[in-house]
Amino acid sequence: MRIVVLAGGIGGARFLRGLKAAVPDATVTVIGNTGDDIHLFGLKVCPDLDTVMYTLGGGINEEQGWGRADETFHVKEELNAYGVGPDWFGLGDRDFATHIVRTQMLEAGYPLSAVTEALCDRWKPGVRLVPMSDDRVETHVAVTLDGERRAVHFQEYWVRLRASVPAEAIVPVGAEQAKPAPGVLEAIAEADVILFPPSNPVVSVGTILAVPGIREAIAEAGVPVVGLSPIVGDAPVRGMADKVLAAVGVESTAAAVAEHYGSGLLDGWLVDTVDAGVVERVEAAGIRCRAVPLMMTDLDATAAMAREALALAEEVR
Ligand code: GDP
Ligand code: FO1
Ligand code: CA
Repeated sequence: MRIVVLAGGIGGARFLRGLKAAVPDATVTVIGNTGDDIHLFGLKVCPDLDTVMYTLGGGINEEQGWGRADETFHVKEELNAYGVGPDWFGLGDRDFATHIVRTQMLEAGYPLSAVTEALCDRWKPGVRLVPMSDDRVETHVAVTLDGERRAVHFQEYWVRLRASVPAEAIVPVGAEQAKPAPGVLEAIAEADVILFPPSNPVVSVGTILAVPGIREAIAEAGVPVVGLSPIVGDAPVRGMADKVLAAVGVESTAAAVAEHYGSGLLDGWLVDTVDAGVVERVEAAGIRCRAVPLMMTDLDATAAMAREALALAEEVR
């Protein structure tokens, strides 16, 4: 079975771990969000690609969900001692090595997709991890700070500002001109099933879908497209999905997120059992819906979620 998954960081990566446990023989292609990418200290940092790579490759800081296990921050402290910032972004020493290798290869002329493949040679995530695009795309968030409206990088909104002010607009800068990376459209066209993990619908899956050609390829693939809600009990399980959903005029409910994707894209949608009350509303929107436990508390629970998603895909096929 060939499975394509559109993934952000933590939610996507943890789901993928369950998916691999559920169907170890499947060929999984992960289309990774690069809208979170940021250039710092002359280095290119790709948080969502790295979160997937480290999580599946066994290098992730499990409690935190991002960054490396057994990490130290000497380089960051030294940079900050020179007054060189930003000091609000936690780049660890082990993690720095990844960004140095990536940046060196990019500067030598390799596209991000080839660089990601090379990094995965070390981590062996057991999936094919492909960035959504080799072209630079950066998610910016419009906010009002001290009475002044301005745009900040998504990382500045989330990590420095901790999403403490309303997100007024979300702009995936560069997306309109970006092309899908080599292999992205091919994987979608050859897929037996396409899954949206419980990733952020706006700044993770939404950004991937903003790359021209990807949404169309999914809609035209003619195979089941099934998503899992990242919203449980009218709130994100973690992160700032509520803030960025508000920015695009979508309420933070499992039903509203399904309607936001729409029946033109989604064939099936899983909501958590606490949201069983919205199943009828989602089905009225033309999307087959089931309520099952959606908390990724451990590998077994997450694998069960993956099996439910694949079962729903068979139902709508
Ligand atoms: P990020 O890039 O690190 O923010 O990760 P993603 O975009 O892949 O996923 C973020 C989303 O995962 C958030 O909106 C969370 O609500 C969701 N999430 C995290 N843990 C769980 C969980 O156990 N169950 C469900 N249903 N969603 C989760
Ligand atoms: N998230 C934080 O909340 N604080 C950090 O200092 C931080 C640093 C960081 C460094 C490397 C990396 O790969 C991820 C990092 N993240 C951090 C997570 C990052 O914000 C991601 O973009 C998440 O996916 C949020 O969507
Ligand atoms: Ca992210």
